[in-house]
Amino acid sequence: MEEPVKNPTAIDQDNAVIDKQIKRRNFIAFTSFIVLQGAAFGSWRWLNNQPVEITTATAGAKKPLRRALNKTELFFRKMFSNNHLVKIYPKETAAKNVRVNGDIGMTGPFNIQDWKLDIVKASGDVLNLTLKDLLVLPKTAIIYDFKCVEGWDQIQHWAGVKFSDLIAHYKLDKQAAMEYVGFATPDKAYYVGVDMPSALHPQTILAYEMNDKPLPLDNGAPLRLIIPVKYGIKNLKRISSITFSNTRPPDYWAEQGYDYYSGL
Ligand SMILES: Nc1nc2c(c(=O)[nH]1)N[C@H]1C(S)=C(S)[C@@H](COP(=O)(O)O)O[C@H]1N2
Ligand SMILES: [Mo]
Repeated sequence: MEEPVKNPTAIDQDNAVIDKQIKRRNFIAFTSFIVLQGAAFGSWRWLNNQPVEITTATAGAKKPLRRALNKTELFFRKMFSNNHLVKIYPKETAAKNVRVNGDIGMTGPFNIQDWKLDIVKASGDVLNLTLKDLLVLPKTAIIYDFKCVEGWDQIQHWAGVKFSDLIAHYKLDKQAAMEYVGFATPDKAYYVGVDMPSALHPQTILAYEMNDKPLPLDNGAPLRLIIPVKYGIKNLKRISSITFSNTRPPDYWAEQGYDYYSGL
């Protein structure tokens, strides 16, 4: 049997139908594109028109974005537990050449002999401690993977007094019942705020030793914060003062837009 041959008019008619279908699909695709673009632009404009947060410790972020960040923080804070310990490593695996990163608050003149730690109590009274006062308290060591937000990490070996031991020894329960702890360098150029549960975590220490030797100046001598449940930015070197509050203490990197909580 011979195939039926379409006459030219029939072919033209078929092509006209195909043309119409293509045009319709193009129209649908193009319209969807415009509508979605509009929606995306609308969302962006909406976000852009949202008020910028002006609260104390963090700055500049659009309110809805900050709300999302705070929700995330809330989620992690609920999961936080003192029974969840950060992974520890054998001593031999600790780095011999410990990285030196930031030096904010550590560039001015500093006489380590004159150093004292100011612990500002809720009453306003100041507990003025020397390094000797800390050396007589139980020593705790930790070897763990220190992580910086800039993307590096290193297994490091630190030792000092557990923050919770210091609180217990000096009967600072009233201040430990508050929500936050603030740490600052002698010149107040670097300062961080830490939520109390993280500060009281059993692996949080005020370190005065690194690799079984007195802390080098560049790594924060005579005393630095080692808080393994947080990123490096919270591990303030050269601590000079400790304060307690129910509102977030000022925080150097949070003011630059980094996550205030900075938990791991
Ligand atoms: N005083 C002070 N402490 C600081 C910093 C700083 O610039 N100044 N940088 C922080 C950051 S971002 C990191 S990663 C760690 C680095 O500690 P390291 O220099 O001992 O490696 O210290 C933290 N503590
Ligand atoms: Mo860092």
